[in-house]
Amino acid sequence: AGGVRLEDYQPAPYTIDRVDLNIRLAPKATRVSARLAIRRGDNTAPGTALVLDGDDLKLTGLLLDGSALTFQDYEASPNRLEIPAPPSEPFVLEISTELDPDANTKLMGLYRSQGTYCTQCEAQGFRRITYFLDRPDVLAVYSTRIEARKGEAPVLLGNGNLIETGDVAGTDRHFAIWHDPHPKPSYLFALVAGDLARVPGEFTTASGREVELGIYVEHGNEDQCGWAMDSLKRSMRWDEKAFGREYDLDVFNIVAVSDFNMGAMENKGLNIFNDKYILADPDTATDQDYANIEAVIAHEYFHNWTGNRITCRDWFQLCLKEGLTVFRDQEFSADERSRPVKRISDVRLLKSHQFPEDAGPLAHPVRPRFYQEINNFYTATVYEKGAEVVRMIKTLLGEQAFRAGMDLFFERHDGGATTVEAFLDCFRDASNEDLDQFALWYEQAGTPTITVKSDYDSKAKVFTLSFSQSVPPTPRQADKKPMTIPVRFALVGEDGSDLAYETVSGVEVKGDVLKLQAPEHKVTISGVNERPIPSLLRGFSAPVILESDISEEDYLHLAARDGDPFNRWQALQTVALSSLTAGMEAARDGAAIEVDGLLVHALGTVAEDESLDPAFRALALQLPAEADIAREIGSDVDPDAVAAARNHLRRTIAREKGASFARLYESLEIDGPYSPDAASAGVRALRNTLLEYLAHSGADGDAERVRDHFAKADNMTDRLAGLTQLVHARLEGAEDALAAYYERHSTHPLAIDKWLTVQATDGHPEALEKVRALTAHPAFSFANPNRLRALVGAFATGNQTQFNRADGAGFDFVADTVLALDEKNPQVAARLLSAFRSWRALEATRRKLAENALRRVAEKADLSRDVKDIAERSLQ
Ligand code: B3K
Ligand code: ZN
Repeated sequence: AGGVRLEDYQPAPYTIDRVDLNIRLAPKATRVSARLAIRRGDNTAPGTALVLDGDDLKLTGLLLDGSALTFQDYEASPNRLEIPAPPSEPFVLEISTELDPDANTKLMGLYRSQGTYCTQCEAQGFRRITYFLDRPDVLAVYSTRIEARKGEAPVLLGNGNLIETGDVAGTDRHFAIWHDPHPKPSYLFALVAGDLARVPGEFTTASGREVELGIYVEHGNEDQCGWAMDSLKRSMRWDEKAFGREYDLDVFNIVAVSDFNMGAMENKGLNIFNDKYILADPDTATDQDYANIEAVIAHEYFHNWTGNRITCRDWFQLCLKEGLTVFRDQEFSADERSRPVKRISDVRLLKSHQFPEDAGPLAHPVRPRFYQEINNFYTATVYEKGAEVVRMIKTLLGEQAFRAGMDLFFERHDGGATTVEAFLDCFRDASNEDLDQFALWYEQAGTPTITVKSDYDSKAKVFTLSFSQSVPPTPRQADKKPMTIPVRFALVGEDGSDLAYETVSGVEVKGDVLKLQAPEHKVTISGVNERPIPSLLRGFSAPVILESDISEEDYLHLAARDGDPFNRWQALQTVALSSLTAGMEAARDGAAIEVDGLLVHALGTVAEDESLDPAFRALALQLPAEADIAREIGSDVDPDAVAAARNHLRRTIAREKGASFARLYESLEIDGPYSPDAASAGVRALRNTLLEYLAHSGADGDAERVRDHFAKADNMTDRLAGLTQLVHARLEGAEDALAAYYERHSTHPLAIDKWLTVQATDGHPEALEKVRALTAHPAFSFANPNRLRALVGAFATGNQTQFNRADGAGFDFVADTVLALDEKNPQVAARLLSAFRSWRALEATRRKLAENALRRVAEKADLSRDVKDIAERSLQ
């Protein structure tokens, strides 16, 4: 029952061309008047009912072409407004509603955060402001008059350009009128009003348009906006160079708010951000925070073309803007930083978030065909796998044809609301490439596995690769078709160089990319003069699982010598994962865990290799996370055994390499003031990764070193690394360090979030009690999504052993939190509940306990649609 299906899509029967809003703000009684210029659609019969969406609305007035409607002429409820027989000629509907921003704890529609009025309308929040055709294919030109008490809200911001400001005569109120000339869907509407500080900037576009930039923050935070402003300007320049896209208004404003359901929102000309993705200074933000801010600023800015100028026809097409925009922000960061390091980080994220999603009950296609609640589809699959799909198009078409396809997309669809099919057509037309089978990447859920067997005939000088592919069954999709899988490859020789070869047969090849299309391919490569080691899926050319018969020795050869840095990293991960899987089995069976000496040696070598980028060395030294090991194991997972295997390996490396790691650690100290640039961040990352090993070496001197590291840190990256190691390795001084950190940062909520997360992700059995106690700490707030994610979210997703406790107490705690939160903020509650997504892969006892907790949630009366949807799909 219920739900929305892609195949039921119908164009809207009416069009809304203009929206004139007059919004008179007050904390508990905001009055909204919306004048909508409405026109019957070309294919709509005269007299067809007009049905507008609403959500929890209070209607206080309704005029049609200036005349009041009698109650026979309309039907209104909080969730719907119907005019059964509207005029057949264009008409103006003027709707008045009254809102209570203070009571809006869902943080959708108009709400207040720390006294600042702000809005969030994607996906369906505009209908909480006024009745509307609240769907992305209804594009209108908006004017917004915002009125508020001057003292309460000296700053009044809307979409587009500022047209007029003034005082309301005889009152303590003032107003501003904003006009956005670009037709847009309602989900991109925004307003902000409050007492905020403005950090100014300016940008001149390639064709000479002067754009006034503004970042608005709470007073006192002005000096934490420099990095965000710099990132914005670099993003604007990059989009001109990389995609030929210029900014199109005279103003670009960003507002940071502290209560926000997700990361940020790309409203036209008025981006609204979670302050976590704006505010940074060396004392409170880590290198990772700086990188995230740069990426999110870029992402939201890039939406101006991919999302806003060209939007989605319906919400099933969400990946059209999200996957594409993630791809664009990844490319931006790759250009601004190190491309291989960025690629490795992105793939790590994909494997740790998207692969488990794709392997569990919440799996769905990049373009879903059915949803109960669209907000539950802002997922790693739509975003990150969606970006991989765009990347594969580029890999298959090559740089030039890809750019030509993008140009065509902008040319054809600017100003429109379109589909994935229309997007693919642009690449087809620009390249003549057949993308029919490729389109399955949008349709079929589940991570494909490719299996490879290799054989070298030294007499004939022929190397053979036998590929087979399979796509696992996923909810509602039992049978899968074979897919197009681009495999970038090289044959690596003894000395590490890419070997020459003559011909490749058995598969379509383009440059160094094999295009797998059939269930099986026997690929024959001739003219190979020595036994090669195949380096497959270079740069992670497709989001698949690769199972190969390559030996550990050969993988370690690739780890040491592959010309593709991504595959060097991947080779080490592959070896570590297989060693950790074996270790887990031993731990589970109560046997001694054996450590792979070759792996330890290889890690030691990478650590010391000064020809490599420190950031790369840091990534190479980081062992697969517990969740990654669990995913690799796939079923009957015992998280305690996984942690035991991982801890054992880490301790062994620390003991064997302790002396050399300590020397290296000492040599990496950076003199001079902190700078967030990628090179310095890389050195810190390596040094802090070494610190993790030293913290677990068991040597006295090393514990002292960790305490020193924390105490002497002059930036948050190092301080947090020190604190994390003290707490997680349970070293003497951990409690003092927690207290000192709290003391230092107690007035900075984002820094306190890190303090909460460190404690929530401690794998010790005490963690749950600590987390429970912290929910009563004055620094914690149940109503603030950042605090909640930092504590309970981090516990559920970042503490494998304690969330998945064998007594079920971790599950119960998270389920209780979800139930309590659901009444206030269903979106954040649903997101938290999705931490259960891998429950079926657990061993039987934990599986049963997780299922009980999920059932308890699913069975509660009056659940939100958001939580109900996640609970029910998880149990399917
Ligand atoms: N488009 C928004 C996400 C909206 C989420 C709605 N539940 C941010 C982004 O992807 O850029
Ligand atoms: Zn986005």
